[in-house]
Amino acid sequence: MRFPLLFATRGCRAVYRLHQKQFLSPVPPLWKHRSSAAVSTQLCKDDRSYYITTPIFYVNASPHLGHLYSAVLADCLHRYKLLQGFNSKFATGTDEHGLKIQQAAEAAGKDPLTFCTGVSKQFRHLFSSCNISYTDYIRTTEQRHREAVEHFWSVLWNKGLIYKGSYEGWYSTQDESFLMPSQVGDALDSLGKEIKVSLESGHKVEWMKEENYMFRLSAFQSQLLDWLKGNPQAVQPERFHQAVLKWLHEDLPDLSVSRQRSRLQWGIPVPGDDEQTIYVWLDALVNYLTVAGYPDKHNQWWHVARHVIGKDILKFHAIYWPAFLLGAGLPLPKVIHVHSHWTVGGKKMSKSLGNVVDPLERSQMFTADGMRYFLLRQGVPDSDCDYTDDKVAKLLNAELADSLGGLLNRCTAPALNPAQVYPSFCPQSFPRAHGGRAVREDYHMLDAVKKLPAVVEKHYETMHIYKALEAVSACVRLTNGFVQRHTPWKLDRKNSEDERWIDTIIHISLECLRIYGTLLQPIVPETSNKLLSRLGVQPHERSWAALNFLARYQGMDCPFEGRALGSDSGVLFSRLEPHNADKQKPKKTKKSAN
Ligand code: ME8
Repeated sequence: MRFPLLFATRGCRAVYRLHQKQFLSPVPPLWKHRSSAAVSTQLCKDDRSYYITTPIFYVNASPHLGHLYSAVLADCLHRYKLLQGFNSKFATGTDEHGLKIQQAAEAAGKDPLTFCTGVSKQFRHLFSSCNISYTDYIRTTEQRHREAVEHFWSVLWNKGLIYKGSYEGWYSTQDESFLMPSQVGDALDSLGKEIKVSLESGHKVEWMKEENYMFRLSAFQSQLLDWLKGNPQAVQPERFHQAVLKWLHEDLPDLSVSRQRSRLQWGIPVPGDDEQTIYVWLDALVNYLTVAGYPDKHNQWWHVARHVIGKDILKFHAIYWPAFLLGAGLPLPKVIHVHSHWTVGGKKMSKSLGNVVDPLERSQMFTADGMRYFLLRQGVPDSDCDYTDDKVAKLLNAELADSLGGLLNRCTAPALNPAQVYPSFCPQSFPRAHGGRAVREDYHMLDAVKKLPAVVEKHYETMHIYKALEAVSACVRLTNGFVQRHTPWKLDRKNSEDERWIDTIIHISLECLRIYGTLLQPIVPETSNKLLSRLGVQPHERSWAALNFLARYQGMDCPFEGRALGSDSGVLFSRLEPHNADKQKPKKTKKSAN
């Protein structure tokens, strides 16, 4: 059985690259010859859809920092694509069936649906508090989802890919996962009793033996290998791609896809067999299709699906899910973006260790934008990161409050900018050839900012958001250096030559800030909005297509020149006290005069 068309490259690709030619000082050829916006917007109509998902989260416990991290990553990609003019769908939600949830509801003394509804609301509340702009929030207990799962099951069944068999082996309820003997090890529980655990997750496993339905996973081994080898970008970053390839070179036994109803009542019954409940992972994975409109209306979204997941659920997404999809004759996800984990004190967060970080509490302490910025700036997909409140406060103070906020404050302070406008650029003060007051480092700064959108785009595309933010942060430092180098507050506005130079310095700095504010919208939407509003940039002037930096230097008109600044002169981002960060709310700081 082969599916060659599934892997064929689509003929019509989006052409949406920022021009990356050199911006050489002092006379950059790019600036000499380009006459319109720096962004090419020739998109193929067919490629304007974008569909991004997070995992759907288990409702056995309240959300923690890791859940927010996945949601913020996906939200960032969704907002970025909207800025580029894509029609983007962004789904998140909750995974509500299975033994783990059944047991958690029992322990809470609640009926399962009431229990699930309560915890699902907590996730929704967290996400809205942190500006997670999902377009669909799915719960697996919804009727639309049940219909999609039943249909999906029937397709696999009708193709002979599911058969009645029996499973005997290890099962981890915490991971809702079947394990091979080689994946199981010995450990002691909290009472010192010997138990068996999953070597990967550390969770307790139990031996189970029952009649159930099996999926012919083994039949897909070579197709999965072909898919991964033919699509080196399918699982990112590379180290996770390699991990999946390694697994696929090992044994790939058939997979149990149901549990006896007597053990698991909380789930979708197998169509035509009320004695069996569909395995929670098959149920959960289909959520991505449900949101896309499966079984009738999923085509527009399904061929552009991308999943953001944590490394813990890689096998389910990069082996089981593609195998199910191949079996059902559906296209495979375009990309599976994998990220590593947040640890606390170098350890996995867990209730028993008492080191679980509450993301809602932290977003109130550091603001929603503050948490978003920290997670995306500090989180590295390739490797685990350790969380401390102190790190958050230090980073936000340095980069959002001092560096970015300080730059805005300097350039808009009445002492330096008494007319409260986006002042004029003077080509004689800052000529394309040397001769004005600009020095070599200034040309380098312009060069770096000109290239920044292309750099950010490259990193956003591969979900290396921290690299994009590193680049933005470096440019903000360069712009601060530019202002500091020329100390415009020491110049005399009564001298007309000085005045033109002061205005040029401010014009350039505000242009830099406009680029930073536009690029940061997917990361810190509220702060970016505040910044762009202060600059007088209208909502329709904030898209990727508007990233034309310093039009006046290119001899073109600048739509912002002479425009009044926005009236909100408040602090862009309030400083936090690093050592007491866990005790206090953000503190307002006084604005400086320059
Ligand atoms: O696995 N650091 O749900 P789940 C970063 N319902 N991210 C973390 C994390 C950490 N320490 N801990 C969890 C499930 N995550 C299934 C998914 S999808 C069809 C079904 C994030 O509540 C990360 O995205 O255990 C991880 O994959 C996910 O939460 C697991 O959430």
